[in-house]
Amino acid sequence: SSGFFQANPVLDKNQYESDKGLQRTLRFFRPHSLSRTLESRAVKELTELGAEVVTPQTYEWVDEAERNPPFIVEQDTFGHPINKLVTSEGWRRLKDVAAVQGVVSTAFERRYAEYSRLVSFAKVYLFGPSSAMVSCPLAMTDGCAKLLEANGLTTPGMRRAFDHLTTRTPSRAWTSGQWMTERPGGSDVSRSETTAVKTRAGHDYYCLDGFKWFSSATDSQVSVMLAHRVDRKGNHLDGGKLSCFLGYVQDEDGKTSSVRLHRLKKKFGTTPLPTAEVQLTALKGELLGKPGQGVKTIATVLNVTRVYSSVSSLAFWRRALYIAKEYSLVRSVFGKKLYQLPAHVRVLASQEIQIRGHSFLSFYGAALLGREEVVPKDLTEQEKVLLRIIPGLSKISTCKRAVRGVSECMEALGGVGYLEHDVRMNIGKLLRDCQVNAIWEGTTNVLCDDAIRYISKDWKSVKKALIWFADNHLEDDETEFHVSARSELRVIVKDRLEKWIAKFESTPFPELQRDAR
Ligand code: MFK
Ligand code: FAD
Repeated sequence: SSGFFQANPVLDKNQYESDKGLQRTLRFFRPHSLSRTLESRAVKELTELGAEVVTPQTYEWVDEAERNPPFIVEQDTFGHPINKLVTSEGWRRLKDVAAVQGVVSTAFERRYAEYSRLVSFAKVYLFGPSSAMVSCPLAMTDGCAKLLEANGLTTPGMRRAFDHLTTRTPSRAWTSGQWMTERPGGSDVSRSETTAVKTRAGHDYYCLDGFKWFSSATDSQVSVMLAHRVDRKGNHLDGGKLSCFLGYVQDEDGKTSSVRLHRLKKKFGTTPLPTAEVQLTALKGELLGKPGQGVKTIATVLNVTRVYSSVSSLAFWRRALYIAKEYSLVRSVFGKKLYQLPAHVRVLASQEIQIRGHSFLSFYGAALLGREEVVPKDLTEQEKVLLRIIPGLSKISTCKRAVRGVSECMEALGGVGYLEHDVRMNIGKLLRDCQVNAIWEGTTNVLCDDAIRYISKDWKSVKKALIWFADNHLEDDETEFHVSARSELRVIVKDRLEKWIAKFESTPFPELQRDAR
């Protein structure tokens, strides 16, 4: 046919090189002690990944994973139960990319000392929107490896798992699940029904029995989970408090006989991700941390996965903006290119500024994790407090705002923004995948509630830490863009705090509570 055809936007620019905001954020948090040689090496790694995430091959795998969702094969031809999970080729290939690129292992190799965490989260950011949600199991894998390391890798099983979780060799690479949510409660995990009883063999192994309502890394070899320790008669130990366990999901032969996949969830987005309900029957597990301190122990995982959620939402948002910006260079309306229209540019600039503000907050979580892991003795009292609240704070702010931001970027493309023909400019998919970040790893109100509890215990030191944070990280300097990003960040902190305090002080909807009674 003839007539006008819109030229394609350029969608394969290097995602590291073309992202000045990311580069600036990384420079901002770069420790003074980092040598130029190491910094160049990090830039080289990020440039390589920045190119790989937009290659035709990567997009082909993303597309393939999106078009072929996982499924469960219940029985073989003869009716023997096999209960096998089948994932797509794209999903598996992208897992290999993650291993080779060291998305998780960079944090544990410590090649860049405390800066390693920033490099690993920069990789999460670059890879996330091109990962077909492989970033989800990576988050839990990273959290599990951190928890195992923090617990001193005390058993051969844990040492072996750590080794597999942090390797760059795809054929040896494992992932970990994080099984917390059960039917009675995901926010209030104390209502969990899963039990753990010590085996007879004189080992320190436990048999775990229960039903996990959401399992997103269902093809994982191990999983961190919560359960109630009980004696052989089923009596609860530890005053009914939960304990944390490492569950060996796959045995030496890769079999998962103790884990029955009940069904896969039918979801709004995250299509390639195998989120299942799983039934555990005498699953072999080892205790992590102290008995009865499960929540406190698994918090190490939560603080990593919450930074992942935040960085990942930021990354979806930025990818959507990248597409919108490129489109503005090629699309003409009323005799001008979109990028020449002040109102359109204002929309894009506003997104850019918000992304930069949120990127300081998200990557600050990464910077703190890096300091905790590599130079724990140098952590100030203020940093310890901030490490406790920044992962949650940045998650609730970024994950919620990103949904609105991605939606704005979709509108910036007009009608084609709503289309899903081309995986490279599928903003709808980014929007769907972004939405879940506000829900999993703790909803907004639940994380606010946690922060309130923590703040109310020691408001004075939290206030001191926040003032220190503002003084050290929110001072106005450099370019106009930088100033805007900082003031955006100040709004987030102020806005959130005010909301928390308001929640703390008021009891909304008294009529609802009356009805409930
Ligand atoms: C691409 C990105 C992908 C990311 C992967 C996502 C895949 C999806 C995976 C999941 O969704 S896994 C399920 C995630 N579930 C949650 O996040 C649960 C949300 N609910 C909460 O966070 C509740 O606040 C909580 C379960 C923690 C409440 O439980 P409790 O039993 O009432 O605990 P409590 O009393 O608040 O805390 C117990 C102790 O742990 C306290 O310490 P103390 O005993 O010393 O007072 C807390 O301070 C401590 N704690 C709690 N949260 C902490 C923490 N410590 C450090 N950091 C935290 N975040
Ligand atoms: P509920 O706890 O029932 O919450 C319902 C509502 O009540 C929410 O709006 C919440 O904000 C509100 N609420 C709860 N408590 C309070 C409070 N104190 N104050 C005010 N409001 C409150 N979980 C895992 O363990 N492992 C996984 O791999 C996993 N994967 C997931 C994948 C997907 C795609 C999804 C959607 C979820 C996944 N989850 C996983 C579960 C997720 O972590 C939970 O759904 C989430 O933590 C909320 O728990 P819930 O669903 O039980 O909601």
